[in-house]
Amino acid sequence: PDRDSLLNVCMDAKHHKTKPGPEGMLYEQCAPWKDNACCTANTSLEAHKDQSYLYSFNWNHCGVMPPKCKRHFIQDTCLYECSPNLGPWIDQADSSWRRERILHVPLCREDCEQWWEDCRDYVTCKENWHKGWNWATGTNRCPWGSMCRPFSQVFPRPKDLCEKIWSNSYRYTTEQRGSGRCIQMWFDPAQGNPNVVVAKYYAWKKR
Ligand code: FOL
Repeated sequence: PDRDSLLNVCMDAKHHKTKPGPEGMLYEQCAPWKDNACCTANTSLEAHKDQSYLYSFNWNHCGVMPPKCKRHFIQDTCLYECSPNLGPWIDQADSSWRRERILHVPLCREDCEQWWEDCRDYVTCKENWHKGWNWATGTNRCPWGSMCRPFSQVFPRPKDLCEKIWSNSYRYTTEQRGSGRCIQMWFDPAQGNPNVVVAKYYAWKKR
């Protein structure tokens, strides 16, 4: 594909818009993307709910997820659903619920490390949250034989969390926030979206 087709695009997945554009009403943690987004206002609102219609996904499968941890999962959902700057990492997905996915998005080290730090005391029964749940009740529950263990055991290092939880959506990097070489999950929109230049850099480099 030509480089421009990797920039300012939305992946072909479950809830994404076909093209990015302004969304005046994006909710709370998704608001940084409101000038140009792949998510609708409704998707951004659902991203903040415990049992949202997006994927019927239950964060609380091993007990209640503390807010300081949950905010990172909400931010991950906002980036995943709203970002128009993930084009260089869009890949074909062989799954029933989406045609495309993201693969190896270089996440800034601080965003990964803070996520890991804030979730280290929370508990889970699975390393990969995309596959292998028991959906018999309509939401994900721990599969038979699995045990709830602290994040710090399931994901011994920040890299384990960021890479394994969503089947390598992210690649752990040592690049720092503001370097223009890694994607930020968190940013202050007052200075614009820092991920625009990152996508440009990798679009030139990659193909
Ligand atoms: N965040 C990021 N960064 N990348 C992602 O790919 C991502 N994906 C989701 C949420 N945030 C993300 C979507 N999460 C199932 C489970 C989780 C999920 C979407 C769907 C699910 O239905 N799993 C079934 C298998 C379905 C299939 O592969 O056909 C299961 O076996 O548990």
